Parts: sequence; structure tokens; C-alpha cells
Amino acid sequence: METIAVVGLGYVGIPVALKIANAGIETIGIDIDKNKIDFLNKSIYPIEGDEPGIDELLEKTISSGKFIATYNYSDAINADAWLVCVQTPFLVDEFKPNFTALNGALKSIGENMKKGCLVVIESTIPPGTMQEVVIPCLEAYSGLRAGFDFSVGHCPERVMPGKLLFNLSSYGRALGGLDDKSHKLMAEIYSKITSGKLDKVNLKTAETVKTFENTYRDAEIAIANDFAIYCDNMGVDFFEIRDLVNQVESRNLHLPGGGVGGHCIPKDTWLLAYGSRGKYTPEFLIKAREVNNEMPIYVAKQVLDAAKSLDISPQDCKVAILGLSYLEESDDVRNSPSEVLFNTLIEEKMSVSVHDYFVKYHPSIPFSNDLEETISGVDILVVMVAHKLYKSIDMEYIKRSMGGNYIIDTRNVFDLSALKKFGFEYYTIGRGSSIKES
Ligand code: SAJ
Repeated sequence: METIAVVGLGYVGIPVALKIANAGIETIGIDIDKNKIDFLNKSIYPIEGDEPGIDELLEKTISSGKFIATYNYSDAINADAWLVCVQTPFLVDEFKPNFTALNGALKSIGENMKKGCLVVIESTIPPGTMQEVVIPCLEAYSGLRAGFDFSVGHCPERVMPGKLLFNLSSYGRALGGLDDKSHKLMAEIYSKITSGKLDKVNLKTAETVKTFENTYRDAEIAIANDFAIYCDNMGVDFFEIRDLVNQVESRNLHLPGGGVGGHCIPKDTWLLAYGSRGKYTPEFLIKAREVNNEMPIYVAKQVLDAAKSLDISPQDCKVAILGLSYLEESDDVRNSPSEVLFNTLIEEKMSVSVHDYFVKYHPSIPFSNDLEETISGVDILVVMVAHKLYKSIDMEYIKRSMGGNYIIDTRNVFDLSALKKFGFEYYTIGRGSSIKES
């Protein structure tokens, strides 16, 4: 392997490209975003968020001359391998994946790939996609035959924002190969990227591994959410019970919250369900997905119930939402549950202010990095993200700044005894409500 092309320079593609280049292989990064290409070629990491080690690695890689970012697929016509790391969102209403980015990449690769190369898809895809979409598309645009004129595989990514390089360098990978030659070529590449175990499997097994991984997590979170609401209605403390349940080593009760956001968990259950092509519908897993998807609406109902208990009409009610990102200590807002909550409350004619001190930009939600400005004079305060800052806010300060005294804590950020000590009315997912108890 002398030259490898990485298509899609996002939080998956950039670390992969840098790791390969630093293994001494000529690496060509390809993306449709010219700004991203310019930034990378100037050693500037173009994605928000703190990624330990990425800036240094980018600097080192660019100065080594082993990596270049480009807009043109034709710059990689001599690539011995192409790794595809583009997004694969799901259109829930239409119950189908949005393969626009994937099909675009496959067409351009097909038009530029050379005989004897390897094409690997890292993006998460429904089981069956390699045989039914990827291979036919590559063959159609290249005029070459998979398994004869080129090799093909699927190696699902296992990245986690905030730990991109660590995961990439240490996690094992499922090498889904069309045939032995594909497996051999994939092992040659991924053994240079990770010290983790490499498992050679067939294409559909690799597709299913990744969709199972995230669907499993989605269902685990849904169980925590359902248990927490059960506890709220039974007057018991979910977190106390969770600690006791998790003493059993084979148990790992997750955490409840105001919803499940991010770039992958919300869509992968749908990719899995779609993959069965109607042969089997995973009803339970889809129900779990719906439970999580409904959580921000459930929180909005708690806000409306709180306003009612305070005898404030929705149009006169001022609400502050703490946390706009989808995950604590992150600035990533993709599929943020706070966005759903905000829009639901606005539809109810409430006045809603939003705070986040990590997030720098949101395409549609007005927000502030100033906590005082956000909570000043509000009737109801809703904590949606467990940012460390929120755990350390002084209750006295909140009491002084708010207009009212109702707190909804969806992430168990505030200490219940402190809420009671400072005379707050409250609803906390998993720890019940001061109103319903009275
Ligand atoms: N969440 C809960 N309760 C939990 C855990 C998470 O409500 O107990 C919520 C979070 O608040 C967030 C969403 O779920 O809104 C997703 O959180 P996440 O911790 O799963 O983080 P992600 O979205 O970055 O998931 C990634 C995934 N990695 C890949 O797809 C390669 C996932 O497979 C990993 O399991 C996850 O990181 C991880 O373990 O950190």
C-alpha cells in the first residue's frame, strides 16, 4: 500500500487519514467542503470540540508531507485503497436511509478508482447495504468487477467525540471482507492504525456488528428512562436503586435523561430495522427508540404541568433551559434533545431562554453563554445537560436570580436535599416531584 484516499473529512475521516499518513503512507483526504480542505492543509483542525492530540498530529502530518486534503477525486486515481467515512443519516418519516453522501462518494470513486484497488466503507450502514448498494454502484461506475478487478470491505467506525484518537488507536475492529484478498488488504491497513484485535468476518456480519452496538446502547438508555419514570410514579429513588442493581456485576443500568442526541445513536436503530428489508421488524428495539425520542416531549409536559401548578399561563411563563449540546462537556448540538424541548415550549407560546457555555453556534436556536442573563427572572429552570458547570452552581445564586422557584432536573445535576433546603419546587427524572408528593 503506497497511497490511500480517505473520503469524508469529518470526526471519523480526519483521524483515520492522519493515522495512516503517520504510518508513512501517502494519504489523500477528499471532501466536498473547500473550507475544511483549506483549514486542514494549513494544519488547522476544522471541527469544533476538544480532541486530545489531534492538533499536534495534524501539525506533524502536514509537515511530513504525507497528507494532503483535496476536493478532487482525480487527485487519487493511483490510490491503492479508498476509505469512505461519510455520513449516513436516516429519514424516519420515509423509513429509509439518506444515501446521498454515500452514493456521491461511490460514484466519484467508481469513476476514478484503479484496477486492483480496495474500497472500504467505514460509515455505519444497514445490514445488506454492501451487497445491495455499494458493490453494484462501484461496479457500475468503474466498469470493474468486485472480487476480480477490485477488493471491497466494510470496517465500521468506533469513534467517540472527545476520544477520537484514543479509540482509533486502541479499539479492535471488525474487518468485513468480500473475500480473502479483501481481508488481507484490510488487515494490512488497519494493523497500522490500531493495536486492537482485528476480526475477519463477512460483509453482513460487519454491518450488523455496528448497528447492534448502537441499538443496544439506545435500548439500554430507554430502559433507564422507563425505570426512572416508573420510580417517579412509585415515590422511590431511581439513582439509589440503580446503584444497588449495578452491584450485580452483570448489570449496567444506564442513566435517564431528557433524551438521546448525537450523530449516531438516534439513527442506528433505524438503520438496523431498515436492514432486515421487512423480513423481521425489531418491534422492541423500535419501541425503545421511540421512548428515547419522546423524552424531550415528556420533559416539555413536565414544564407545562409545572406552569399549571404555579397557576401561570403558558404565554406568561418564562422558562430557562440549561444545556444545548447533546452531551455533557461537549459543544456538539447534533440531534440535541434541548432543541426539541425548546421548539415544543415555543409552540406552547412560552418565553424560553437557552444557556450553554460549550456551544458556540446553533443554526436555529437562540442561546447565551451568560448564565445570569439566561436564568434572570424565569419561573421555571430546566437542566437538560449534565455540564460540570451546572453541578457547581450555588443554589443561593439560583434562588436570587430566578423569578420563580421551580426546577426541572433531567440529569440529576442538583442535590435533592439542596433543592428542598432552598425551598425550590422541583421535578427530577428518577427522583420524583415536590408537587406530586404533596
Ligand atoms: N445518554 C443517556 N444516558 C446514558 C448514556 C447516554 O441519556 O446512560 C444520552 C447522552 O446524553 C446523549 C446520547 O445518549 O444525548 C448519546 O450519548 P453517548 O454517550 O452514546 O455518546 P455518542 O452519541 O457519542 O455515542 C458514541 C457511539 N460511538 C459510535 O457510534 C462509534 C456509541 O457507540 C458509544 O457507545 C458511545 O459513543 C460511548 O460509549 O461513549
